[in-house]
Amino acid sequence: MAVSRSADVPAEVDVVVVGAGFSGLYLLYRLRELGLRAVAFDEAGDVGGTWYWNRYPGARCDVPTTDYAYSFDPELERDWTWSEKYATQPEILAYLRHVADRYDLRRDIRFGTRITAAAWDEPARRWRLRTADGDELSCRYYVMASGCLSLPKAPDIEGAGRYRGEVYLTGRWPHEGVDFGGKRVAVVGTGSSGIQSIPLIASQAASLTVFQRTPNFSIPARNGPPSPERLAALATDRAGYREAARWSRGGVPSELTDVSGLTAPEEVRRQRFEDAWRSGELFGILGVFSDQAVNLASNDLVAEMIREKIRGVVGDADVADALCPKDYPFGTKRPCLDTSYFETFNLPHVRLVDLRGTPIASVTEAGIDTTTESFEFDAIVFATGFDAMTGPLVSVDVTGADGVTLERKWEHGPVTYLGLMTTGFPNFFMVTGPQSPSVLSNMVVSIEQHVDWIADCLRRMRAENLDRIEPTALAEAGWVRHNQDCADITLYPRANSWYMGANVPGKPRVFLPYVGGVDAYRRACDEVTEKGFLGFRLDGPAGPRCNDGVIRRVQPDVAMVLDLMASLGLPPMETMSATDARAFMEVIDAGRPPGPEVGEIIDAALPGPAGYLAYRLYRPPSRGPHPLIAYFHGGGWVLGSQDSDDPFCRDLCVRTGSVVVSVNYRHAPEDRFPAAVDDAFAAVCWIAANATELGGIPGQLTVAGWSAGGNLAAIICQRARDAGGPDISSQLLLHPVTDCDLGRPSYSSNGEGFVLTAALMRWFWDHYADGPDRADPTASPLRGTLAGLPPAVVVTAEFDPLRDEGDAYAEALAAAGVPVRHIRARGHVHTSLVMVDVVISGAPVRAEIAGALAGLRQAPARR
Ligand code: N01
Repeated sequence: MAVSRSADVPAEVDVVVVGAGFSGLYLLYRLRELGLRAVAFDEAGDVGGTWYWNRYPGARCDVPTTDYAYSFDPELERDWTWSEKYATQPEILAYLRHVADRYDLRRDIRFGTRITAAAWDEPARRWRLRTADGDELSCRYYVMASGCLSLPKAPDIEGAGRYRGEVYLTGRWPHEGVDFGGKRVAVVGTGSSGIQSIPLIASQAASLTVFQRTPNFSIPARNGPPSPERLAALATDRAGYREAARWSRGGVPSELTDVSGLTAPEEVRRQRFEDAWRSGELFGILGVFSDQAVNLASNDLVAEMIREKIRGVVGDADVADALCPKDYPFGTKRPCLDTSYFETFNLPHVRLVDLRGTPIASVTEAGIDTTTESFEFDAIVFATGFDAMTGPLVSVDVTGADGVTLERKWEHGPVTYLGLMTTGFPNFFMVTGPQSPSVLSNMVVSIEQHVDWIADCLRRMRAENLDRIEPTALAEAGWVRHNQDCADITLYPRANSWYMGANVPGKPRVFLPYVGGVDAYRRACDEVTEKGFLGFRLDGPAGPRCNDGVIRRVQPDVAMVLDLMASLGLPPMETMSATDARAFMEVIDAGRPPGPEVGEIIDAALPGPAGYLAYRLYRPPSRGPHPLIAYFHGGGWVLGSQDSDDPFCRDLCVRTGSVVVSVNYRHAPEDRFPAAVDDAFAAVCWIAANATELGGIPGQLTVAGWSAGGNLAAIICQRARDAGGPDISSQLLLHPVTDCDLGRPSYSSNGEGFVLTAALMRWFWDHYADGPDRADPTASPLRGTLAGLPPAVVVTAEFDPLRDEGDAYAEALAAAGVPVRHIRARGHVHTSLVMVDVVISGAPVRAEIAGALAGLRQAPARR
């Protein structure tokens, strides 16, 4: 078939790039440096990307210009001086034009040209592309550098096409500008575009009516000259500053705080907030407290202080109230930087229409009708946002190796490896694609990182005689799961935001960007390369190769705990005496969050075989009686006490609605095996006998424990069965020690680096029991008879040395006919679930445990 082609569209190139904004320009520069033949296409008439289209009044960046600039060439940096802290759209566009000129990039860009279709040709190992003009060309590698917020959302308002007056879309603003002088103007939408443009439109228009569906958090930008501190830091050590940005959480060098909103004194909270407010920087206000992105109570402190500021500015109390965001946590929708936004609503010719109270019924020929009022306008501005992140990618008809389109593959949400590639679409790259930090970071830093990664990948492939790359299904699924894990520990999924795809009717609700941070993300990408392109399948003249695997398997907050512990360089506990180890644990426990409030806590003692045993009772806030849980703490039979698992016991009490009685027992090496077992059995007998007095429901007794406490709980259930009582209705074994064989595979794979080490377990066993005793079923319950035991919930953690013996116990119970709910805590370590309010990803597992226990309680009686 003959192929027509415009003179300036080449038939074949090495790389096609879509987009000539920050991403496309830098990519062209790098590809040219590699000696690859590359051509870029952009629908726009010039370079600039988002800064080409978004010319509405007030359009500026919201990351300081000192940071919102390329860093790849120190000469370029020296060449350019920004006039303001937050530059206007014309200045940023001028910068990008300067970059294009400086590196002579325009000769490889085809403007006014849209790529409409792309299909992978497997036999040729090339992409075949088509432009809107019908031109066709092919390339080895196809890169979408098309931006995250480049496709304006189609107006989804009834009657939108009917209006006869002037209509403007902030994302497609006329180049000649708009004169609103003397006009009655409407702005629909109060996101960043609305908030930036409203004050300037108000300054021209005869009247301005703002239609607000959701109020937005915004802080004053305090624009002016670039920050002298940042300029000084750059002047002193430019390279060091840029490197710090690359390894920062958001792509701007900033100090992370460890001040929790929950525990900081009021004056510290206020001071930190006011400092952030004064800074006029998004990363400042997003980082007032260490826990504001993950803890609702901490978040609400910041949100309320912002609401106070709004009420302090807006004169009319009702208008102020309508402008205060209340139904989503601060930061979960992109907050804004403004110049006199809230003040604008004090002007007599500006009116706010709160669409929550009176929604738009339809756009009419003359204006807008709400459910209660008809408005007439000379101009309507739609600041209604974008089909973010995935929209620009699926707007091209991309067909992969197996004939499936990208749109079809992503019908339930984007599926990518590192936000860079997607399985089934070989040699297809995305710059700042979904599931990369992109919009949650300083875009320029993330763009440079992606472009560098892609360029380095192509360089290595050429050097190794490879020409085809595609992620594996395993690696991709692992990355998608990791993204979801990261989002799940934050408050982000609680908002109907464009981050969640919630602004576009019918779009799947999944969290789109990677929230783990620029630093963590960069580390993951670097590791993938260092491990020989882990998770990628490569092929070419050199032959196929694949090092398959998943780059991040540990839960993200657990990984942070592990990193922190590694950085502290704590002495291994097995090098200490038992006394020193106990003192050490007490110090560590003193600094932890307290756990949830319970109805009542009582400290008392019960009679044991060798004296009184201290216990702590936790009662739920609800009216009793309640089911009872006899609980035994962890600590390798050496450490701990009745209150050492305090936050976990509170959580267990609240989640299960049970009275939890946490009983201490004698510890080794002072009292070795079987002292702990004897104490635990006596305690369970006493609790069962005193169930009513303790506020329990007789006959509803769970015996529970974590780690060595799980070992005791399992053994007590066996002993109670053999002794004919007490009657135990269920057992909860959390990461239990069930056997003295330390040779199981999880002892090697998880023996180091996951808090509980194999060496420490050896130390515990050595303190607790002699060789022959260890094999006794009253030390190693896996070796006992398991038939006839109470129904069990057994919890094991993926990265626990004790995982395999816990799994073995669950399997053996099931094989013996005992009803078992086996919960496998994916990505967790031995201590994850007891680190309440530290390891947030442990909460859903604890909820699952509570649900499983409730299920056992509802199950028909065993006999
Ligand atoms: O879009 P948005 P944007 N009826 O989606 C409302 C970046 N950016 O263009 O929230 C009535 O945030 C919608 O209401 P709701 C920045 O990352 C940066 O302002 O869906 N209202 C919302 O109020 C930003 O986050 C800068 O209930 C409707 C508004 O329209 C992102 O781009 C400047 C509606 C849309 O807000 C997008 O910002 C500008 C309907 N049918 C943008 N549909 C900088 O400062 C939508 N809305 C660098």
